[in-house]
Amino acid sequence: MFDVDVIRQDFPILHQQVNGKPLVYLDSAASSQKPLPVIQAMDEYYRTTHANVHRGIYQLSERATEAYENARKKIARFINARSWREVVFTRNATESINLVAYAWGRHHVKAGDTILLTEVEHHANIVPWQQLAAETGASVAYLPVDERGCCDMAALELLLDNTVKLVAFTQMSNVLGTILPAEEIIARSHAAGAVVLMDGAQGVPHMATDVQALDVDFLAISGHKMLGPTGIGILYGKRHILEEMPPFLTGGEMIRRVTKDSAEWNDLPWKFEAGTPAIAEAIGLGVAVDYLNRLDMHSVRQHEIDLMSYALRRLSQVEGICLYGPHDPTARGGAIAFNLGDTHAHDLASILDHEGIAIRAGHHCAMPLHQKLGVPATARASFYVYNQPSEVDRLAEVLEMARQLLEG
Ligand code: 7TS
Repeated sequence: MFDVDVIRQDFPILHQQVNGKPLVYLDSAASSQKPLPVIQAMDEYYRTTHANVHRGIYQLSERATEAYENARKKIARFINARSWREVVFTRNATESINLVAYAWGRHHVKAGDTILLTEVEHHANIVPWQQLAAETGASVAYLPVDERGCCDMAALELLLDNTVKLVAFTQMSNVLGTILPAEEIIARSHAAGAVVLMDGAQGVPHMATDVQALDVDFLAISGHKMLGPTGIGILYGKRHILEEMPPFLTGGEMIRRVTKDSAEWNDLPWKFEAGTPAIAEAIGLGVAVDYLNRLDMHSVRQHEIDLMSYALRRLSQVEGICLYGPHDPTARGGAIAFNLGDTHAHDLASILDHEGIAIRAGHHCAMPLHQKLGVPATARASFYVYNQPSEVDRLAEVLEMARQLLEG
């Protein structure tokens, strides 16, 4: 059963006062909070199990290795990968995208090729491709979106010419909350002969994601946005593509045999995991996935639709507010960007902070999207499994108060 009151009991950080007011945490798109089972599992690991993985012949190391690899299997099942070998541990979504840009991109993208992105992308899914283009002589093109972040699918058809080698798009906008039509983008890109990377940093924490049903080639995920710890991310890649890719980083762990002047790579997925990995963090992420599975991802999504439907209604009553993104709550995830009159988003965030409400203000690492929207910055409230309608009310009340204060 999805009961927010019960869920909130698992998040100790939420039960505190900030500036003398109960904390209202509305910045989960930047990073989610962590439930007790995740915190306890990492604590327990360090108390009872820690040793380096894949090395020792002794018991502790074997147990640490088993726990680490078990976490990988849980994540593979969570995204419905065909095999755990397709799940590579990275530090975050940013590193996952860079891994593809370096290890795949440097070998497949050449002068005259095109890398196709969309106008809603986070910088993590723009800058690595700009760098790749600058080094190879390829170019970066953008699929236009409208002011709600919806893709121009007719333009996709025109843009997908035979120079497009890679299409990289976000599953969900971190600013507008817009959910992109992943299946259609992937199918059309494949039909045009392109490889597809989906940035799941925002989407995977909020909606059931099945890599086989989507037929996506690469999927980048951050653990810390889906109830897991910081310092751990995932790159999913189709096995045959990962098999033929050279390594990204080199050193220990990722080799099978080294001579003075050569080296042989390890099997998947360890070929892409150079050096001692983030063991406790991987285990913590595995427990976060257990937690999400217990809540059920369909209920997580339904909770978010209900909450966004309420938030869109309640916030639109605030005089002078400009809400960005789709009006239809089923077309969006749990992030909602807004501006209030001429007030700078940073000033709004400071006023809200004074009342215990944590939101983010700025360009949210999506400057091209803000250029498109014609504003330098937006305020953004983002919601997750532990947020409730009373927090939307608090936000709306303080915004109303802020408007009076600023007009005053
Ligand atoms: N892709 C998207 C769509 C994101 O929203 C983010 C982070 C990233 C990639 C990068 O994730 P990281 O874990 O590698 O840093 N987004 C945000 C945000 O909206 N506010 O802070 C971070």
